[in-house]
Amino acid sequence: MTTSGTMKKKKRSRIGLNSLLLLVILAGALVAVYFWQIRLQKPEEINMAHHMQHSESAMHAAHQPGSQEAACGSLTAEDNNAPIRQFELTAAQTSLNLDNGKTVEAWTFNGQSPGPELRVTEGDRMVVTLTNKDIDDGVTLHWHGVTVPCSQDGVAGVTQDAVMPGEQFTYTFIASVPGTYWYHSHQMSSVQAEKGLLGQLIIEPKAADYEINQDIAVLLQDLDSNFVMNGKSNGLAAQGNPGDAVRLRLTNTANDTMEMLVDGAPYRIIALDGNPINEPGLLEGKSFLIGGGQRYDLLIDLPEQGKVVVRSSQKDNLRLILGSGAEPAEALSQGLFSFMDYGAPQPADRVEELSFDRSYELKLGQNLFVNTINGKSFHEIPPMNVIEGEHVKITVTNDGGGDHPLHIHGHTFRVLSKNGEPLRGSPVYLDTILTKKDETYELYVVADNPGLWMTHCHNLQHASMGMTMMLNYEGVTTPYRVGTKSGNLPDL
Ligand SMILES: [Cu+2]
Repeated sequence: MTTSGTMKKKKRSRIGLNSLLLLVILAGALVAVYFWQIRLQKPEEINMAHHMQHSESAMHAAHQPGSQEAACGSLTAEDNNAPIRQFELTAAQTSLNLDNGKTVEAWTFNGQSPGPELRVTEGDRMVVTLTNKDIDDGVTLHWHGVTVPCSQDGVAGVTQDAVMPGEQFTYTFIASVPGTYWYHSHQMSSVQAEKGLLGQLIIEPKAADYEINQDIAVLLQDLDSNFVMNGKSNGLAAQGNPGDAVRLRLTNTANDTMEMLVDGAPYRIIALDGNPINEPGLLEGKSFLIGGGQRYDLLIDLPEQGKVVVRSSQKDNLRLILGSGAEPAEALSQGLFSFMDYGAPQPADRVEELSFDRSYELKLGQNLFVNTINGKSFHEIPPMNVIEGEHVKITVTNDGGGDHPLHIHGHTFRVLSKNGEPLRGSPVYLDTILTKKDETYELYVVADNPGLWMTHCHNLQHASMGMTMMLNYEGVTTPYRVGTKSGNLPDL
């Protein structure tokens, strides 16, 4: 009895020791993998123009012997007589008192978050001077969705150095394509956007595309874990007369996909990411999903009686009330809007006639601690290399790990198909495509804006965890570097 008892005890303690050892080894391995993967997000020094090109022999074969190199900094806005619109934006630490009683230690432009709404007319020259008062890591301004020249794209370590405290940087470009856009810092974007360094940019068309009585821009924002609309946490209200046509420009700057509903009136979706829909039909009771970075322009005719409410199905405080009278009852969604068969095709714009010089496949996924594209993270992902003038097909598949709204800088792309099915309605042009699990989209990009263009998930948390890569034009160089040495960490 005594002997076997001792044996059992010994055995038990050995098992205990073994599992402890196993646990220690496992924990050690996890920590090692974690630090190895963190290294991906914070390299010492990377040239985003050339980091993988040596392995792209196909590109070198295509390289024309006499072709010239151009620095991103030399790619600037054309010099013309466009009317100049000048703005000053100062980034600073600011305590903001929200109307829900909370105080946020925010980072603001001109003392507010969102920063001032910049509204210009198609064809204007924007001249925006950014001053950094006291944001220690530095800041930049990126013009989300606007096809700016490379030097004006505002990506720290790619198109410029981060603007440090006491420094200034002046951006200038032609507001050539009307639409709903926004701006945000592209230095440590996942941190700085959530701290408040963002705002709305509206480029109004020279000739009105719709007859409207009110044009309202509303920015959905996650301000340090407080969901707000134009900075307000208890909803927004706008007056309006019965019969008024309201153009509502909705921008989702948050990481989460938002489901939006319209109660009290039918509506039309007249533009996606600022790009017009051809012959948009009337939508009744449908809700729509707006992914991080995306914009929806709605056209709503206010009814003869009662209000219209535009609201989020997830966040009760995100409510916009339009018009006067009684509030409509909250109705359940009658299904989700889809661009697959919305609006009318444009015969002159036939998909069948498109051809491609080059194609890329991007699989969006994740492993242990990082988000990945084709199984790799950040600067280890080979860039999509293109030559100016090429027609490029990009096939994007969401392999899981959440919604991935993929954003390509400097370009507007056309959506050709979803899960192998071609679009049947209006042509759809976007700069940010919301992908959900197991969805595949084919995108068509014309390489008409030479530069070095970041391509990343606009759930900026995912971007910071590695879901960010480059679309690089052959022959474009940059003197700027990403990494801990320069302090330029565009998507951290
Ligand atoms: Cu993502």
